[in-house]
Amino acid sequence: MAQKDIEKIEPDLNGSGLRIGIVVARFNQEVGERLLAACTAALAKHGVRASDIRVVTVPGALEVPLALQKLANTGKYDALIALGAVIRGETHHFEVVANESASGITMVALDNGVPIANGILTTDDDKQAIARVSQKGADCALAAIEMANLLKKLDED
Ligand code: INI
Repeated sequence: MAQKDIEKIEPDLNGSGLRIGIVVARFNQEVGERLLAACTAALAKHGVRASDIRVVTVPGALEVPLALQKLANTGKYDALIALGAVIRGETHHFEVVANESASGITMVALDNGVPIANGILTTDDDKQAIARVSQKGADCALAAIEMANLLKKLDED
């Protein structure tokens, strides 16, 4: 058997027609806004229409999973994106906020079968967070598009 004979689903980064829900934590507001700008710019670049994007904000990273769950339950979205920042320098319970937020996000994705790109940055300080916003926002857009298209293809099988 040659490897070329094995069917492989290649990443599909065409976002046209995809509906994307985004939840942004406001706790570190400037970081959240910059993540959102980078993310929506990348979604647009890959063909997602502005009218197919819904953005909601929540107080902090701990509230993100519940808002994602509400969006997932509507059945309207092909993928969801979580954006925010948990910054060690500003909190003594950094690990709790970071870990609970991340595990809640994973739980919502697995419970609902909806892909969620996790763009909650965890950094030591503001400077590190700002340095990562552009890449992280764009990466989340691409992960959401790729996973939405992958799940659609797997559903067709
Ligand atoms: N929320 C964040 O999004 N980032 C943080 O760094 C953070 N800190 O520092 O504690 C944070 N805390 C708030 C938390 O997410 C909830 O909003 C709050 O506990 C109310 O439930």
